[in-house]
Amino acid sequence: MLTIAIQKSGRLSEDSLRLLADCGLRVPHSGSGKLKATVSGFPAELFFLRDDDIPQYVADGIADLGIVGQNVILEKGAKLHELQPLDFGKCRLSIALRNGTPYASPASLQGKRIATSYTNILKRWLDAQQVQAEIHEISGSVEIAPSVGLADAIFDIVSSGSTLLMNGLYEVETVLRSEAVLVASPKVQQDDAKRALVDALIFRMQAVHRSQRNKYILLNAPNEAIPAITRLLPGVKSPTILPLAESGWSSLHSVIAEDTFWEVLGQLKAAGAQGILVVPIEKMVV
Ligand code: PRT
Ligand code: ZN
Repeated sequence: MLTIAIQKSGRLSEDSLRLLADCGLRVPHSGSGKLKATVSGFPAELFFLRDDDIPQYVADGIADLGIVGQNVILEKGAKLHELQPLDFGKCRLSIALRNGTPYASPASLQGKRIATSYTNILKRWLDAQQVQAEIHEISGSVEIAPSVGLADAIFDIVSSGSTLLMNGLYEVETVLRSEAVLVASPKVQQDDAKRALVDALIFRMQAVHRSQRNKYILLNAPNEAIPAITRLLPGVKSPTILPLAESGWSSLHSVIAEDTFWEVLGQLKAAGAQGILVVPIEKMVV
């Protein structure tokens, strides 16, 4: 059985559980105080932990896998195998100053006091920039440090930027971009049965991920337009073409990448496509 550590309650919890559910791992409705749960649909057990504890649990092999932000892994310096970026929990770790404080380059931080809960990542970055600054470790509400006179700058997680804005701060350096990742314990490598289970789970995750990046597309077209439309919609191998009841017309089915969708849609119409339907894909294995 695989043990998978996920965040108990926080920004990654819901997306982690949803991803596992999309991969067929059904988690029984757990009471809020629960630390462990056995899932159905896959031989796995979940550990619900604080995100800060996940790297250590996985590094030690108490959990085989974990879902956690890259920012936490880097801060803890844990030796883990990063198996898969998961496309959620996206954020950046940035330095911000009070509005009106001038900033030209990292050298502007020389001798300044910087408040953060990410002391290790900050220290490494300052060292790389050859800047000496005073690092003030605080565990929460970093953004208020400058206004209460505790620091000249902060180094914290930013996503929309609204927290900085509300606190009269502006971002001057993005030090790290982060997202949630699936990590494995080095111990999994030594266990054939567990490695097979990890591979099976990754296979499912990739099918889910691919399905989210692609759409199924159906359209009608006059037969003479089929070559041009096929070039626009190569699909997984090539599109399916079925004759319509009306002679001289066909229905063409294919797969299209979400990020090129709007651009290709215009080209399809120009090529003669009509009655275009685009539907979500539940799972996709190529
Ligand atoms: O209790 P536990 O220790 O498990 O949780 P936590 O409070 O330490 O972490 P949590 O749940 O806040 O975040 C978990 C992970 O989500 C982080 O480690 C990041 O990898 C990721 N993540 C993504 C974020 C954000 N976006 C985010 N916006 N983590 C924190 N924030 C906070 C940030 O600290 C700041 O206060 O949101 C604020 C900034 O957001 P914007 O949108 O105003 O810029
Ligand atoms: Zn935490």
